[in-house]
Amino acid sequence: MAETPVLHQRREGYHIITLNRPERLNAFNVEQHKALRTVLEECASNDDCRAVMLTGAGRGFCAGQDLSDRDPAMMTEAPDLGLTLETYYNPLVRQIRALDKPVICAVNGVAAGAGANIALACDIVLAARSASFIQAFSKIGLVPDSGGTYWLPRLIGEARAKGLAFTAEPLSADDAASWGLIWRAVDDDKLMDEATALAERFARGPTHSYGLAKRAIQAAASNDIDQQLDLERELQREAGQSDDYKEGVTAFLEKRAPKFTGKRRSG
Ligand code: LHQ
Repeated sequence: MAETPVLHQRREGYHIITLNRPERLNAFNVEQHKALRTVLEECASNDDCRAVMLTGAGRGFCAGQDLSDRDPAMMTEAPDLGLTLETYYNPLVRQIRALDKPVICAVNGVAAGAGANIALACDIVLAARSASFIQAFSKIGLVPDSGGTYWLPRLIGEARAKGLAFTAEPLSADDAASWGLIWRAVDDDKLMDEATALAERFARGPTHSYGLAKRAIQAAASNDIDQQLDLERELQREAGQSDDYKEGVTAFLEKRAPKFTGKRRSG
């Protein structure tokens, strides 16, 4: 088994996080959860990190919960899976959603169970053509978790959400893209180049306004149009005070590329 369950590369302007239990298709155990949480906390608090890329080592992205961690046949009492969600998966999903900078997921291979839904929690999902998304839960008598019942009906509608949840059939990266579940499917040998190019681009972007846009788009799921317009007014007010707004307009007028700092506001 790999020694470090999560690899953390700090690049200029962005960080790459790699789930690193390839022998188990990067299925989550407690150590991997704890390591991922710590790394994401650093990404959140470090202003030099302006974008995050999450991917997996080996041939899989993540096969969800490590099922060898707990053998129900050996247990005298039924386990409290709700406690596992509350302790590990739900905080992870909340952490990704609350991170006020773009989180790219480079799905390098199969994403199953909670692994699929953690990928979908990210802001921009790129998947290798050979990757697939499996709502594997029904195969073991469980319910989609880690936000799956939230993203699926919103992104692809109830009919497809129920089809994926009940059949647990793999959805190809191309179908995931054409259904609107993910941003893009790319050739396997181009995945890391494309994900890296995107991370580099975001790392030079208006980080603060990305964070505000993320907040607004996520809030839309539970707002009505009036609440959403009010929110946009407040967030645009904030964005309009940023150095990046000033720089963006100045650069446009001077017909040059902007140099964004990503900061909320200087001074
Ligand atoms: C695994 C796993 C795995 C351990 C592959 N665990 N070893 C939340 C709260 C609390 C509890 C329960 O769960 C949850 C959320 C969930 O995520 S539930 C859903 C859990 N995940 C699954 O049910 C998926 C299980 N895996 C699979 O169905 C297949 O492995 C897939 C379809 C992902 C990939 O199939 P293959 O490409 O054929 O690979 P494989 O099955 O041969 O797996 C490779 C190795 O990885 C193998 O080990 P081995 O020693 O035989 O080489 C698997 O046992 C191991 N592995 N997933 N989740």
